[in-house]
Parts: sequence; C-alpha cells; structure tokens
Amino acid sequence: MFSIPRPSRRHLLVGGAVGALALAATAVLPSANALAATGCAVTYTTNSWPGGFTATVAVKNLGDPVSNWTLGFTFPDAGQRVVQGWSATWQQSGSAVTARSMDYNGSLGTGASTTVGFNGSWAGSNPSPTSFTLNGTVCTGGTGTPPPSTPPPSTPPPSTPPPPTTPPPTTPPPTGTTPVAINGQLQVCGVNLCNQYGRPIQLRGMSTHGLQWFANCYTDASLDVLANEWRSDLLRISMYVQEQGYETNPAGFTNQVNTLVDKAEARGMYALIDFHTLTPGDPMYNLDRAKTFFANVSARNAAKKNVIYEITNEPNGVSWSTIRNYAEQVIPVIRANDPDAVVIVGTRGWSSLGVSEGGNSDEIVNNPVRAQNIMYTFHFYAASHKDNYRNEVQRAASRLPLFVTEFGTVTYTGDGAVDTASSNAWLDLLDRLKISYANWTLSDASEGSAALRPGTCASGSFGGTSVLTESGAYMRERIRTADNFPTS
Ligand code: IDC
Repeated sequence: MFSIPRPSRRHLLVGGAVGALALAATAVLPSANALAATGCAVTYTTNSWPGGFTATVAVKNLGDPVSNWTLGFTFPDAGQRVVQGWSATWQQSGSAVTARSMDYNGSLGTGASTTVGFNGSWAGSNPSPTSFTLNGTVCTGGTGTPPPSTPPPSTPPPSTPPPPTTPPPTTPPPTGTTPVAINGQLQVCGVNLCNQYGRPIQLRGMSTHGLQWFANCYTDASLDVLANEWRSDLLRISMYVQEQGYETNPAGFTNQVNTLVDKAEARGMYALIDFHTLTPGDPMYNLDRAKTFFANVSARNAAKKNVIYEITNEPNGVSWSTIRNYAEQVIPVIRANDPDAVVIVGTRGWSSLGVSEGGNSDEIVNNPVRAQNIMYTFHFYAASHKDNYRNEVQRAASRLPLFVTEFGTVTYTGDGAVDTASSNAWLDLLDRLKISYANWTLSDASEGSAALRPGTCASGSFGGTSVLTESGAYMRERIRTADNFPTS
C-alpha cells in the first residue's frame, strides 16, 4: 500500500450582518450611487492536499441588485496562487485576487447568491482569506452556518490540480417513493446496474434532444409530467459538444446541465450527463473539453446520488483502443471528485459495441477499460437495427455491464415511422436482461423519434396524451409501468 494524502476540507464564513451605506460621507458622489445599499456575505470552502487545493466561493449580495460584480480578496500566504478558475474571470496580482462576473452570472438581485471557484496551489501554508469585497464593499454580512463538511474522497487527489465546481447542491434529497429515494447511490455489480442494496435494477426514461435547440422542452412543467405521469426513472441530459453546443459556450452549457441535474434530483429522477459527441467521431478531438467539463460537473454534483456520467455519446471511425484511452483519461478526472458515481463509456461504431463497423463486443471483453464501477454504452434505432444487433447485446450482456443510454423507435436518422414490432422485441429483451434505457427524445422536434408533437414545448403544457406523437405515446406506456426496485 502507498500512503494516500488525506484531503482536508475547511469552511470559512465571513460573518456579522450588515446592509449598510458604505460610502464615505465626505466624498461628493452622484446621488444614485450615494443611495445604493451595498453589502455581501462570502462562504469560502477549500478541499486541499499537499501543494494544491480547490476553493469554492459562494457570494451573496445583501445590497441593491447589481448587473455585474467583482469579488476581491487577498491570500494570507505569499505562496498561494490561483491556477485555474471557473464561473468568473480570475486575476491575481501579488497576493491580491479578483474574480469578475461572467455574462450569465453577473446579475445578482438582493439576497441572490452565486458560486465561483478555482484550483489553486500553495507552498508554505494554505490559510483561507479572511476578508472579501464585492464591488469594493467589504463583505461583512453573515449567511448562517457554513455547510457541513463532506467525508474526504477515498481516492487520492490527481497529480494535476483537480477540477472546478459551480454552485453547490441546494435541493433537499428526495424522500419517499421516487426512484432515487428508493435506490439511492447506484453501483455496478457484476454485469448489472445495482441499487444501494446491491440489487440489480433497470432504469427506464427519456433523453433530451440537444439542449442548444430544445431548452424550452426542459422546464419544471415538462419534468413534472415526466416524473409524475410518465413515472420516468431517468432523464438523460444530452449536451452536444459540437453543432453550436458546449464548445461555443462552456460555462453556459455547464450551467444548463447542472440546472437540469437539480431539476431531476428535485423530482427523484436519475440524471445521466451525456457529453454528446457525434461528429467528429473521435472522442480525442474533445479530450480537453471533456476533462474540463467533467471536472466541473463532477465537483459540483459530487454529493448527489442521482448523477451518472456518460463520457462520450457515439464514437465512430476510431478504434476501441482509442476510445479506451480516452476513457482512461476522463474517468480519473471524475473519480477525483465523485469517487462512487457510475460512469458509462461509449463503444465503437456509434455505440453499437462495434457491430456497425464490422466488429463485436469481444474487443471490449478482451481489452476492458481499466476502471471500476463503469458500464458500456449500447445504442439502437429499432427500425434500422434488428436481430443481429439484438443477438450481440444478448451475448455481450453476460460479460459486460451495458446501458442503453439512447435508442429510437424509428430509423437511425431519428425520423420515420415507429417500428412497433422491433421496438417491442428490443424493450422486452432489455427488460428481461435488466438493461437500463433512455429514449431519444423528449422533444417536439419535427421527426419521428420526438415524443412530443411540434409546438408542444412553446405551449408550455405537457400533460396527457394529446401532446404525444406515436413514438411518445408508445414510450409513455412502456415507461410508466411499475418498476421493480428491491429494497433489501
Ligand atoms: C439526431 C437528431 C436530429 C439532428 C441530428 C444531428 O434527431 O434532429 O439533426 O441528430 O445533430 C444518434 C445520435 C443523435 C441523433 C440520433 C438520430 O446520438 O444525436 O440525433 N442518432 O439520428 N445516433 C444514432 C441516431
């Protein structure tokens, strides 16, 4: 055994309530400014290890609303440095640090909070700063008790500074009879997805379409219907990387994903975070983006039980060894923050276990990803992929943990008519093997795979069956049947 540096977590709250006029009486100032109430409270939390740390800084505006802000503080030790920050533009000069708001988090109403963070390094000691300013005003306002510390991760921190985070979880854990309340933290046991009792379960749910195009389909109203009427166990959150997706606005898409994770959690559904690579098919093209993205979402969502990570949607035109290499670089980034989450790895040939490119699952069995608690992706489109694919899934299912993170009832184009016979054959097979699935898509796209009729999302009304397409009606009936979730 080698020794594992034990990370320490500290929370510091700058306390004492104030909502004061903080301007010097002697200065001649424009009246609007002179009357502006200012005030702020900051909670600074670190997770540190020898030489490095991650800092999470929650800022609360106790004054009048602001449309952009600058946070300032001074490191107590000369050896402390900001290495990489997120959710703000970070600068350091000597020991003085500033973080300027981004477009999407600049507006802070009275009482509103936002969270930013950074990875840092330290040399001598790593004390927390004791004084913060917001737009020049010293933050003296308290926000209550600091958050409780969470247990240290069981794996050592990575050799590179670990990852970014955004706002901490705010939703209370679900109670009662929701899928997450019953099953809790998932784990892979053997070739199955298992619940907190170590018993195999199957999750059945829906995938979003591209968040960049269909954001208005993923609202409180639509997710209430998905959780309560459809009784969905799962929401797959498909964040395209190209096609006007993540690469165009990393912070914005990361935020959108996190918001949907919270909405799923609030309704007791699992959230499958899909890094939706498609074209180009080589996941290595997006390796750096994947590391940054997963560092962020895994740090931010580490304490949640409802998150599953899908690290690449559909690799194509690349070898299994390339996909495996990608997985072995991205998984440790997630594990450094969220050691117990299930991670799903895409497979060759558009996640066909290789079949669509002339291969099969042997290449994975013979050369599995060297990581624990992982599953492998299989995708199908019922009108295009039939017996030879079903046979391979059946063969692979006794050797590999599989998760159907995406499938359609139609052709692989995402369009065309529902193939009911093939869809039934597929879903009966998955039910029998307890393979979890998410259907493409919960959206009102003008294509056969969409569950909602065009115009539904703009209408804001998602309940009942009149809004459903043929595929939507079919999927709702499949998904809403009783789950079988053992509790002992
Ligand atoms: C399709 C969408 C379609 C979009 C296209 C390109 O349905 O509206 O124009 O992507 O972005 C997949 C992919 C998934 C595809 C889907 C259907 O994971 O992104 O969605 N499909 O073609 N693999 C096989 C099929």
